Amino acid sequence: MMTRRYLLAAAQLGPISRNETRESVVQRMIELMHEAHRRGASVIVYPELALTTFFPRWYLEDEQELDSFYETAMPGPKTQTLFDTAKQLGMGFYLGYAELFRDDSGNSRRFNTSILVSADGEIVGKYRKVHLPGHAENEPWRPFQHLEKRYFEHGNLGFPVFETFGGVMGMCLCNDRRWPETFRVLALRGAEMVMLGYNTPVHYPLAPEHDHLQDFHNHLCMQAGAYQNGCWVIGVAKAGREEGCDLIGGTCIIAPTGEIISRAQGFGDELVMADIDLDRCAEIRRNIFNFALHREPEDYAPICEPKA
Ligand code: CDV
Repeated sequence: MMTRRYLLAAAQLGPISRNETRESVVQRMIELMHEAHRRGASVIVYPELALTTFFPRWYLEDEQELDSFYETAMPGPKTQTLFDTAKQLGMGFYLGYAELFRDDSGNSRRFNTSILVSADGEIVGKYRKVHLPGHAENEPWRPFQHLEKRYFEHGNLGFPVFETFGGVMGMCLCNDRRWPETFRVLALRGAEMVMLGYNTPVHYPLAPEHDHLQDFHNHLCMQAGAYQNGCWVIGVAKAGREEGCDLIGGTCIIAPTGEIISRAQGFGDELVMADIDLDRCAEIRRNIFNFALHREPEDYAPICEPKA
């Protein structure tokens, strides 16, 4: 049984090229896991779509090529060593990956997924990305595509929480962090920590005038999510120049006060570590954001926007 206080490692990954093998990426992740363990960490958090390059930047017509970026089993033959190493070291982890399976009717189902794996190597939580950014059709005017709406279905698991890693854990993925309801729903369900991975290009083709704000907006939404919900937030980047596309870094560990207490220095493979004390959530939850005492749900009449 894990204590409520431990050292956690956020494992930022530098760029992954289109032809880098899974074996090579998994090896990089295992090296970070060993280093985190040597330094005393019990939990390690990897980015979104951590096992491959960020393939939604390309319009891929060849289905076999597209499929090669997905995992059809977790663990699978090429990820088993990550699970084995975690079990051997007694480390829990969060991992983002592209999930592909065939349903009972033989249809391909694709999700942008994350999992929590316990220190004994068991998958104890699963989340499928709800807020899918980008577009579904090829848009050749863009310098690069963002085809998450083409390559993934809207997550069908909602925002579940899981009792593990010494407390109540929530997950989300990248664009989810920009939506306050992500953190609020998780916190209302008791989440004391929200783990999330991201792949965020510096350049946003629809509003290039905001490119200089990418780092600011990244931290703004995660720090607000932590503070307004009295929970820890672990934000982990895939960073650096990947296949000609610059991805922001800024991997960080945020306390329930909203303060960044540890953050990445660069854009490569890097560990960002901090002491987590889950009891610190009470600093906020017993005070300014005491939901039971101050929240007035009946005033927030349900607002449902029609689907476009
Ligand atoms: N992977 C992402 O979800 N990226 C989005 C970009 C496209 C804006 C993000 O919110 O960071």
